[in-house]
Amino acid sequence: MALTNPYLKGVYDTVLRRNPNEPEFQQAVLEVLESFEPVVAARPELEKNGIIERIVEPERMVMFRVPWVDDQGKVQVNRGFRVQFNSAIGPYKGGLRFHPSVNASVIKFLGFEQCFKNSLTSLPMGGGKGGSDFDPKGKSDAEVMRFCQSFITELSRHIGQFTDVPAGDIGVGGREIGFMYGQYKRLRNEFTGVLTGKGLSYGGSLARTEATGYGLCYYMKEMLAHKGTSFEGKTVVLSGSGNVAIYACQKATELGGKVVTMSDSNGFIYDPNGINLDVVKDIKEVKRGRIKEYAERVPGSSYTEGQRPWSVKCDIALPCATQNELTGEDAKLLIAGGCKFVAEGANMPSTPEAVAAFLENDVFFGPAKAANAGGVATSGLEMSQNSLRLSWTFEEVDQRLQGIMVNIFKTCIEAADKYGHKDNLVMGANIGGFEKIADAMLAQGVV
Ligand code: NDP
Ligand code: 2IT
Repeated sequence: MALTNPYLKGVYDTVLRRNPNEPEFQQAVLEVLESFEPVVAARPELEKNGIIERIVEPERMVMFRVPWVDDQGKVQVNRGFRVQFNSAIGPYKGGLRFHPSVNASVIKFLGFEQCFKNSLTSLPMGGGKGGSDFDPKGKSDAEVMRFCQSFITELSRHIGQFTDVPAGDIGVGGREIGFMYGQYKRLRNEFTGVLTGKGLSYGGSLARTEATGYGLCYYMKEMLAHKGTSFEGKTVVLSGSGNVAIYACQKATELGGKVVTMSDSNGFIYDPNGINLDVVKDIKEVKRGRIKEYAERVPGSSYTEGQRPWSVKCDIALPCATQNELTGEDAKLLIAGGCKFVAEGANMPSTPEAVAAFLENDVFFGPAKAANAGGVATSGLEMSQNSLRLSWTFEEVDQRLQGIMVNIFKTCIEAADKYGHKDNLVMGANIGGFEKIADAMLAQGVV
């Protein structure tokens, strides 16, 4: 699909001109603008008020040096980022990614998508994202701590419980959040909900660890129910073996699916008997090892080096690793293998060619903004609990998460329907997330 509306084409040309060498950001913007064609046609006030021009331009972005000392006593330097994309509906909210591939383009694509995702949750959160090209792999706990302390020392100038509330993403989990929280508290001498994904002993929410993966499966459950079916007896192919993948595997299995693959950046494992998650958790959460160790430990399973799992026959695919990990060719493999349902646990894992292939071949496709919103939604619930100075039970948080995911699915279906694109969840998620932000921006004037 190409842009045909002259207003949207003009905005996109400016995005290309202003953001050269940022392919991921350009990709994310194009995909969203394509969905807006029927909306800008129906709502001329959007063009008059420059809403689209404003929504593609971050309110602010900071980039900073992060110096730290390694275990050999040598000074290392990384680059830190935070994009504060849109605050029309709440304080900036979004994760921090520590991975060598992090650059301005990656942070901006993630921050842009976050705006619509956060809006879909129905909680009052604007969009932001940050991170660093620091690679936690192979670093000692002491090195990770020194890096996190340096990173947050600079970032602390720009965040706060009412301003901008970061959380985890790739390479940032409980350990990193703990180190950053400790240093922030020390700098400010205050105990506030400035980060989410905190440990349970210092203000974290039950079910936040599980939330993105569980939420993904709750969303898929709605997709399946919409087509008159369920997880029961279905084969699930999953990529990644981090936070999102592990808890997606757990919930998909609980709901009656059989998960047969997981992966990391080196290769994938296949277990025809269904993944044994205790083994995966021990490898990944306890030992911080590689997924290939699974095949060494579980008889009947196998490991394929250097490949992704999309050639494995399945009914449902859940990409949960990283952006552009599922190409047009991979989509064709999935379709040929009988896959009928795809929902994105990672952010933008499917390339535009893959998304087009799914939509053209009657694969019901749930895009990231909607399908993986359970993580940030539960971060929103952590913020609520911090403000109330209360903590809810696991069951209470999980119930709210389920309610939010059901509601997001409904919003997507209704928004797609309203603009004549029945059951197109890409259109539905983009439009459903956009309209609340646009209305808030219109109400708040030219800011
Ligand atoms: P983790 O760091 O826990 O796990 C990341 C997983 O993805 C690992 O298995 C990792 O393998 C793999 N991976 C990362 N980069 C690459 C790459 N370039 N190529 C192949 N595999 C890669 O991160 P999360 O599970 O938290 O995040 C996974 C995805 O989900 C990301 O897209 C993230 O933005 C998204 N997400 C996360 C949320 C959260 O709450 N955590 C919320 C919503 C979305 P390896 O160990 O080899 O690097
Ligand atoms: O991409 C995402 O939504 C996240 N990494 C979670 C963000 C958050 O603030 O919990």
